[in-house]
Amino acid sequence: MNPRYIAIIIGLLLLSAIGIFISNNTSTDEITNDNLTACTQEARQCPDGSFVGRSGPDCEFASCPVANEDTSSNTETTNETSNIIKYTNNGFEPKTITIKKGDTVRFVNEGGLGMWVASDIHPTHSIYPEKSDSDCLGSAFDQCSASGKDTFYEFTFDEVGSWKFHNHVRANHTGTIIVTE
Ligand SMILES: [Cu+2]
Repeated sequence: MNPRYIAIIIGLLLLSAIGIFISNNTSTDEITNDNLTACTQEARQCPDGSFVGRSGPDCEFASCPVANEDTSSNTETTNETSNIIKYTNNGFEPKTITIKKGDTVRFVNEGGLGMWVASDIHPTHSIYPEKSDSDCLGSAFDQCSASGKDTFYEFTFDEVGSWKFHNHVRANHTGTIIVTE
């Protein structure tokens, strides 16, 4: 074979080898650059209080640990306790709330006075129309005894209307429950 052809063939082989080397090298550089993309060092707080940082080629936040059960139970708790009337030394707060028929109101004693929630009119407590055999006085809406600080009394209102109530042991502390359909 003509040594000149051999030289050309070797030259071509060398060129293609260099080409492959360069292209490999380039793609390696690209991959390296992608991997080295610096994500900002922010952190995002998850609902459960833990933190996640950014990662991956798109610098997206890692997903938060999912706590579906906790979230739903929180919502339920909120619903259960949304109708709250506080009782302090100044009386009931709020004095008037509007609820739906079948809703439960929780009266929470946060003061130093005894709390005995009862339907008006003091002292017979007979305005609220629901009656039962166990009523201590004139209606079912009656705590029937005084309770101290950090206790609560709950009553479910099934009768539509505007129902005034008072603290039986301090009858000038009053309020109104408005029950709608
Ligand atoms: Cu009373």
